[in-house]
Formats: sequence, C-alpha cells, structure tokens
Amino acid sequence: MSEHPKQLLLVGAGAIGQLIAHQWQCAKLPIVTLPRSPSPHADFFDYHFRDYQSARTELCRIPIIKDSDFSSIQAVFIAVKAYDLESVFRRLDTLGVPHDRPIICAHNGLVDLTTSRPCYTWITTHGVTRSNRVTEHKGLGSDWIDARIQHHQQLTEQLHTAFPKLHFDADIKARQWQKFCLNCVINPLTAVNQCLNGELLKEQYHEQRRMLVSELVSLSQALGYRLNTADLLVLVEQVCEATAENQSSMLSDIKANRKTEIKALTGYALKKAAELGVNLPTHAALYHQFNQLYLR
Ligand code: KPL
Repeated sequence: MSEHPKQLLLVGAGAIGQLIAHQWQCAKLPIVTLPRSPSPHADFFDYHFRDYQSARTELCRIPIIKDSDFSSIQAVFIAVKAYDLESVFRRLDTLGVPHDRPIICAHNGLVDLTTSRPCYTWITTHGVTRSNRVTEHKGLGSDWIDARIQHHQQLTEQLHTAFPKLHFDADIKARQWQKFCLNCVINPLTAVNQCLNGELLKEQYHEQRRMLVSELVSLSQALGYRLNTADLLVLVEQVCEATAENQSSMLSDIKANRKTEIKALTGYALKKAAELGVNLPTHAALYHQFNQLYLR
C-alpha cells in the first residue's frame, strides 16, 4: 500500500470531467480514471481538448486505474449526471474504494443522496461542449467548492495548484441552490428552443425568463434561501453572456440522444414546490413542453 496516496480518481470523463482532468494534468498532478465499462486492454482514456479561446486541439490521456489499486487514491472526483450518482456510489463500495477518501461531486441538479462517505459539492459555471469527439472550453465561468474540504490539507494544496481561482465556499448549499436555479432556467429553455445559451438574452425570451426566475424565487424563499428576483435575473443573464457560444449540457444531451437531467432540475423543483404548496406554472408548462418534445 502506498504511504502517501495522492492520485485523484476521476469518475465520469465527460465534458466537465475532461475540463477538470485537463487543469489537473496541466498542473502536473496525478490523475487516474475509472471507465464506465472496464475494458481489459485499454490502459488510457484518450480525449481531445480545446482550451478556452485556443485554436489548438490537444490529444490528452488519463491512465485507467488497474487491479483495484485504490489505496493510492487520495480523493474521488465524480462528474457524472445526477441520475447516475447513486450507482457510482454503489460501485465505489463494490470496488473497495476506502471509505475515508473525500468525494467531490460536480453535477447539475439536485438529488437526495444518502452516503456515509465524506462528500463535498463542486459548483461550476464553465461552459464546455463536446462535439465531433472534441471537448471545447467555450465559456469562462467560475468554480466553487465546499470550504469544509480544507480539512484535507494535501488535497487542498493540490486544488490550489490546479485551480488557482477556485472559491472555497462556506455556504455551498446556497451556492448549489443558486446554480440549480440558473440551470432550471437556461437548460430547459435552450433545449426546447434548440439554441445556444447566448440566444436566451433575446427579447423574445425576456418574459419567460423573468417568470421562471420569479417562480424559483418563491420556491427558494419557501425553502429558506435568501434570493430575490432582480439578483437571480442578473445572474442568469451573466451566465448566458459568459457562456453565450456554449450549447447547454441539456441541449448537448438531446442532440447526442442521451438521457437528460430534466428530472433533477425542473422535475426536482416541481416536486419540492408540490410538497411546499408553491405554484410554478411557467416551469410546469416548460416541463410539459420538454416532455412532449423529447420524452421517449
Ligand atoms: O451548467 C451549464 C450547463 O450547460 O449545464 C451552464 C452553466 C448553463 C453552461 O452551459
């Protein structure tokens, strides 16, 4: 067993996972990945990555973890879709990933997950799109992590090295809720209108954007989050602007015929609203429209 485990195990090498891996590898920090389905002959997971505003596409590779050697893992970064989260935790248990290893979870939407593992939420507003096998960092956003992770000293140092602008957030739940709200506006709207994030700034979406935001503020207040319509509206617009050239993850999922996170976003908001007796008619209508278009 290695005395000083320091590798990061990436589970979910999709668009966000590759962005994380790329930054980690640029900082020359060790990373391995666990593919969805193990292939006994592959030693590496290869990906093509184009950095923000770069004209060059790089071929990058992440070693695939072998022989259940999980003692060398110091932390796990999970970048899978919300609906896959539970099965990833079951897999970590089955594979014997030590229970004390910190787990960083970066997913859109909200899931009520129960685990005794030390979990830390990661929030990102970067825009990353995958098309024609190239992952492109198209929108410059920000990253936040649960400040409690700073108990893990070595990992924290690595995080500082790989992500110099990472925010350590003492109220990550509020940040996660805020991100949830903006994804509940941007993702389904771009999906049903088949448009890039920046197009939502057009006048034709103004009223719907405002209604979606104001209903989310009612729900937020019922849940005890301090949000107001004007601030949330500005935030949504800022993210649309910063990721204007990006195709939202939900529209990317639809185009690639993948399952979407609609249930963990609008579905979750509607469920919570029903429990609390809050009305979300604009979200309900958008959910209905989404399901009419895409439910297979
Ligand atoms: O999180 C995103 C997503 O697409 O899921 C945003 C921030 C909206 C960027 O596209």
